[in-house]
Amino acid sequence: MNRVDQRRIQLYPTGATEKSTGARKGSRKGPVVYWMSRDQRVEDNWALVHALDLARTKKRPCMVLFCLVDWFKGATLRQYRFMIDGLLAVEGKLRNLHVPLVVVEGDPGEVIPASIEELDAASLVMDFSPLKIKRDWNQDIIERSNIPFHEVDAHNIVPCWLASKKQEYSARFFRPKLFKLLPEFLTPFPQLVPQDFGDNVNVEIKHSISLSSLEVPRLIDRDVKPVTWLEAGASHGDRCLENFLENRIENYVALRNDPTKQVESDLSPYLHFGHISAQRVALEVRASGARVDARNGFIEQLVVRRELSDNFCYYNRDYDSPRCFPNWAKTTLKAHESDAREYIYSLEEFERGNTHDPLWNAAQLEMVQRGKMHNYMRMYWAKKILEWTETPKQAMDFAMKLNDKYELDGRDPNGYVGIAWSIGGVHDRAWKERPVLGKVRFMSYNGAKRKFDVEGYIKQVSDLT
Ligand code: FAD
Ligand code: FO1
Repeated sequence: MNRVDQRRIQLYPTGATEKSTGARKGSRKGPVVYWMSRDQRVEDNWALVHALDLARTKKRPCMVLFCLVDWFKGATLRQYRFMIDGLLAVEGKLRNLHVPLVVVEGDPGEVIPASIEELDAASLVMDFSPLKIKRDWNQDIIERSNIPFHEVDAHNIVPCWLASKKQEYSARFFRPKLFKLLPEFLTPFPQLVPQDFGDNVNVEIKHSISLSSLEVPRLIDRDVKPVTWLEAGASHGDRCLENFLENRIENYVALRNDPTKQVESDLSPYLHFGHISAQRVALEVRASGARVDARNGFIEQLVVRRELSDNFCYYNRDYDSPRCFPNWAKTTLKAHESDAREYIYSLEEFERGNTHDPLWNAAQLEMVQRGKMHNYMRMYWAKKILEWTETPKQAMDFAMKLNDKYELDGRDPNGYVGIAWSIGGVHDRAWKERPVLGKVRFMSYNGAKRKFDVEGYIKQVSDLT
């Protein structure tokens, strides 16, 4: 039985030889393992559906393996707390399906192959991420294992590798390709039924850790406190979606660029950690009674912009460096690199929100306090970092560092592309030339004043503290 569209699955021939891993060749007696990473949920998860189908076909149990990575790209207590709370909900839901969840700790490139051997696993299923960190883990695992390896895009509605075979220049060119395939992939999810298998298969792993008694990884930065306004996990993500559809989607298009109106969905932390599926969100939005223009405006962001970010990171490994900027932006930024900057700030001054600009400082404070800066302000925030640093490279490094340290939804393709859009014109066009930014789109304090009540936003943020 195969309920997952095969175009959503990439099979990898594992290159390991018996001597390289000492692994046993031939038929393996163990479970089908789903190594859960990006899509940390039970419902609406194509990778889990595929692992369950594969297990049923092989008449083996399916189990889920999660590898806790000690120091994940600058993540802090804020992100790990949110993630682990979400995983505790996953553990309970998997128990109802008689699917064991085992948590291990360390570098997945080492721990996953070792776990596969210990379990004598029959196959390995994993979810998809275009980020380098995940693709490097995959490569290590493929080289050190010799079992079938199935990568399932459970994050995008249209599988990333199918939506386009190349890096897309802008949303204008990507949108029609995506929308052409959407009807085939924006489908309902199958119901999951509990699996039944004898307890004659080993699903224990020697060095596994228990989630409930889990102290978040020792190494991480504990100064960035967990958020309290949002609770982690699929059920809270569902409620957040319901609330958005009931109270905010109607005004989304009209007011989404006004940070004092708060019409955003607040779904990004749930989408980033995979607590909720974008496909589920799109199905609910489409079924909602919201006006067509509001629905379409939201889908443009949730589907086109978000899947365009995965496309960019998948086809361009330089997504976290100015090397990924389009040529026109590289040329113009180079031409203006020695322009005098009106202000120059250090990373510490930016981090403390200590600039001359009260609007910029408020945006920084919102991110530090709330763990989620409003989208309009993220553009303004990043563009000002470009204006107030020595080079675009330094600007990008500062923006990524602060974004990934404080944003709950950080360390995400949307973040790298959002920063590259703001600082390097990725997916954007050239604008009127000016000092420092050159032809990269400019955003100003006065422009913001024309759009919304800047004083009101600054007050709203200062009330957070
Ligand atoms: P909504 O407006 O309700 O959008 C719903 C969903 O659509 C979002 O969750 C997201 O998945 C998608 N979406 C919305 N806007 C964008 C966009 N511009 N690009 C791609 N997808 C989008 N998003 C992150 O998820 N993580 C980040 O670290 C991040 N950093 C950013 C940094 C900069 C400099 C910029 C300009 C944008 C960044 N974004 C990031 C994109 C966007 O700002 C956030 O996705 C959005 O603010 C999340 O809040 P929301 O879910 O309430 O948004
Ligand atoms: N994924 C994991 O598999 N293990 C982790 O320990 C882990 C920590 C983590 C911390 C912050 C964060 O924003 C994401 C984190 N992720 C973790 C999820 C991450 O998105 C996925 O690993 C992706 O597959 C990487 O692109």
